[in-house]
Amino acid sequence: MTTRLITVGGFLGAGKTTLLWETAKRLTARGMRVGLITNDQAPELVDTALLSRNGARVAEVSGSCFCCNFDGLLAAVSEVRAGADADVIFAEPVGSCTDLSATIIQPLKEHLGHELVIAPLSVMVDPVRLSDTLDGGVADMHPSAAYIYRKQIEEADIIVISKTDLLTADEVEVLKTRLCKAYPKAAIFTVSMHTGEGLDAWLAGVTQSSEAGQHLAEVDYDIYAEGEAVLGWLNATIALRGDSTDWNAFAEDLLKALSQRLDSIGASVGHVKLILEAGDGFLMGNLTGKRETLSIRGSVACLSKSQLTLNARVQMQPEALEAVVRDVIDSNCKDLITATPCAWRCLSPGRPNPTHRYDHVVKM
Ligand SMILES: Nc1nc2c(ncn2[C@@H]2O[C@H](COP(=O)(O)OP(=O)(O)OP(=O)(O)O)[C@@H](O)[C@H]2O)c(=O)[nH]1
Ligand SMILES: [Mg+2]
Repeated sequence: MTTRLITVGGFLGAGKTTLLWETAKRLTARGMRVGLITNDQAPELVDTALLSRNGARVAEVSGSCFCCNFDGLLAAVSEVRAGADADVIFAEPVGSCTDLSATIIQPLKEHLGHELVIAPLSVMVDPVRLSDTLDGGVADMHPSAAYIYRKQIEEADIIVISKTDLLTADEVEVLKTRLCKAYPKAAIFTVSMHTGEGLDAWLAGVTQSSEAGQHLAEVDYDIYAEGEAVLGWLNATIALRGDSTDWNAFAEDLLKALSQRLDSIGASVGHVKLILEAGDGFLMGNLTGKRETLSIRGSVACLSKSQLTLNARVQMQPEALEAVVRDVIDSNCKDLITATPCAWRCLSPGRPNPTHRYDHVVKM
C-alpha cells in the first residue's frame, strides 16, 4: 500500500488535533500504521504531548512553520516512515498559517509525489467563527487574522466544518449551504468529534481522492504577516509539586483564572491549551475564545508531582501575555504548590518567508 500524506489545516482551535487523535485511533484499531506530524513556531507542544499518547508515531517540526521550513517537513516525513513505513501520515500545520497549497502541497507533490500519495488539503473551520466570517464579520479576530482565516478556506480542496454537535441539524445544513455558495469549488464535510458523526465520510474523502492542492489563493504577505504578528505566543513546560494536590481542580481553576484575566483586558483568545500529566494519567484543558469555550477532559490521580505543558495564542503583545500567565500561575499555586519552569518561550510569529512558493498547480 502506498503511504498517503494528509494535511489538515485550519485556524487556531478549529479542532484539527482532536480530529487527528480520533482518526489515528480508528485507523490503528483497523491495523493500519499511522504517523503524525505536528508543527509550531516553538517547541513544548501540547499537541505533540497529546498525540504521542495514542500509540502512533509522532514527529514534530518546531521553531518554524512547515512552509518556512519545508526541509524540516520532509525530514519529519522520513522520520515517521523510518523502520516500518506508515500507511497514513497526517500533518497538522500551525493554525495561523495560510498559502499552504502554494507553499506545502505543490512542493510536496513535486518532491514526494513519486513515492507518496499527497491527499487533498483539508481545512477545518469552527462553525461559530465560520458563520460570523461568512456574514462579513471578523469573529473577534484582528482584521488581518480574519484575512488569514478566509484565505485558508479559499485554498482548501476540502472544507471540514467541525463541532457540529454545537448546532442543530437544521443549522448545520444552513451553514453548509452558505459555505457552498461562498466557496463552490471545495468539497464540504461536517464532523463532530463528540458524536463521531461525519468522521468516516471525511476519511473516505481524503483517502479516495488524490486531487491535492487544486486551488491557489492570492495571498498578500503584508496582511498575512500582520495577522500573525498580532498574536502573542507562549509555550511553557512547568514541573509542579504539591502534597495531596487535586491536579484536576488545579488545572480547571488555572484555566478559569486565565480566561477571566484575558476577558477582563479584552484580549481575544486564539487558543489556550494545556496538558497536565501525572503518573500515567493526563488531562487536557482548552480555551478557544471567551470563558464559555473552556473545556476540561480527562483526569489524573492525586500524586505529589505533575507536569504542565501550556500553549497560549492570544491577540496581545507576547510580553504582556507572559506577565499575565506568570501572575495567574503564581496566584493559583499560592504557597501550596511549587511551580518550576523547565522551558518557557514567548514570542510573536515573524514574517512568513516560505522555502517554496508555487504559482501553478503541479500536475500528477
Ligand atoms: N464541541 C466540540 N468541541 C470540539 C470538537 N472537536 C474539537 N473540539 C474542541 O475544540 C478545542 C480545540 O481543539 P483542537 O483539536 O486542539 O484544535 P486545533 O485546531 O488543533 O488547535 P491549534 O492546534 O491550536 O490550532 C478543544 O477544546 C476541543 O475539545 C467537536 O467536535 N465538538
Ligand atoms: Mg492542534
